[in-house]
Amino acid sequence: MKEQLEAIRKQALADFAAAGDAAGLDALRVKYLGKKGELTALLKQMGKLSPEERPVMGQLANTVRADLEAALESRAGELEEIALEQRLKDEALDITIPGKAPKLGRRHPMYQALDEIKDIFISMGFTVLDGPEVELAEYNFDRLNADEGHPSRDWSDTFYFDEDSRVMLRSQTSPMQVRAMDSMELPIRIIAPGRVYRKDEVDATHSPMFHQVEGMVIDKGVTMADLKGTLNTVVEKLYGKGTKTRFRPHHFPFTEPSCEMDVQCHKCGGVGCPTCKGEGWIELLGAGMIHPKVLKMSGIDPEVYSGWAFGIGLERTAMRRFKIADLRLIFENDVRFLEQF
Ligand code: 2U9
Repeated sequence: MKEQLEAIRKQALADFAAAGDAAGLDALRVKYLGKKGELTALLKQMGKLSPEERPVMGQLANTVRADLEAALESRAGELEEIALEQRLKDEALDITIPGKAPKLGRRHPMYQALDEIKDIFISMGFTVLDGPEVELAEYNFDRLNADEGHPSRDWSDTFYFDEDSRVMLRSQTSPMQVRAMDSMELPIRIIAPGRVYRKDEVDATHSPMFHQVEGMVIDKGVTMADLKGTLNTVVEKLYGKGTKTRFRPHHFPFTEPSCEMDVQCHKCGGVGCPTCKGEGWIELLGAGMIHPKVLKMSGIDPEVYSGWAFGIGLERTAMRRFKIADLRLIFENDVRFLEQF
C-alpha cells in the first residue's frame, strides 16, 4: 500500500503541475481527492491491513492528502496568476494602432455657390447682412412699394402668422435692405443672402423654402450703368472672362426701371441648345434702379441719392453651376448626392 500511496502522490503532483487551467485542476482534485477519488478508494482498503500497519499507513495517507491539497492550492494560485496575465495582455490597449479616419463631410453645393458669390461682392467692397426670417409685412411689402392688393401679398402665396396679415415668413430678403436703409449711414453697399418662403408646391424647380441673394447700392450719382458694370463684373468672375450678358426690360414694384439679366449659355456659347431651350441665353437675375418711392419711405431724398438693387435665386444658380437636374436633391441631403461636389 505504501508503494501505491507514493505512486498516487507522484502521479497526482505531476498531473497538477501539468494542469492548464482552473477547470482542469478541479477535475484532477475530484480524480484524486474526491469521494470516489483514487486516494479515497485506497484508504477504503485500510481495513485489510494488519493492526500494526494501519496507523503507519493512516499517517502516510494523511501526509499524502495534505501534500496534494497544498500542491492543489499552490497550483490554483499559479493558474490564477497566469490567467490574469493573459487577460491583461489580451485587453491591453495598443495606442500605437492608427485610428479609423473620421469621415469628413463637406460644404453643401448651394453654400459653395453662396460662398463664391459672397467672396466676389466682399472683394468689391460690399458688406454681408443677415436678418430675421419672421418679418413684418410692413418691411416685406409696404416699404417695398407692394401695396395692399398686390398679388404677392395674397394668402395663397404667403405664410402669415396672424389673421391681420401683419407677421409673416419673409418672401424675399428685401426687408433686410429696408432695415439697412433705416439703420446704416449712406452710402450703402450691401448683400443680403438667406432663406425665403413662398406657398409653392414642391417639384423639380419649386420649393416652399428657397434661398436668395439680394444686393443694393445707394450713393449720390448712381446710375443704371453702375448696375450693369457691377453685375457684368460679377458674372465674369463667376462664369469666366468674356461671358456675355444681356439686359431685358421687366417690372418689379420696388425698382424703376427694372430689368432681368441673362447670361450667354455656357453649354452652346449662345447658338441654342436644350440647356437654354434653344434661346442661347439663360435668365440669371432680376435688378433695377430703386424706386424713388422706396427711397422716400426710408427718408432718403431721391433727388440727391439714387441706387440699384438685384435679386438672384441661389438654388437655381447652384443647379446651373453643378449641373443638378432636380431642385429636390439640394434639400434631401443624401450623402451619395452631396459627395459629388
Ligand atoms: C429694396 C429695393 C429693391 C431686389 C430685387 C429682384 C429684382 C428679383 C428675384 C430673383 C429670382 C427673386 O429669387 S427670385 O425669385 N428677384 O428679380 N430683386 S430687384 O430689389 C430691391 C430690394 C430691396 C429696398
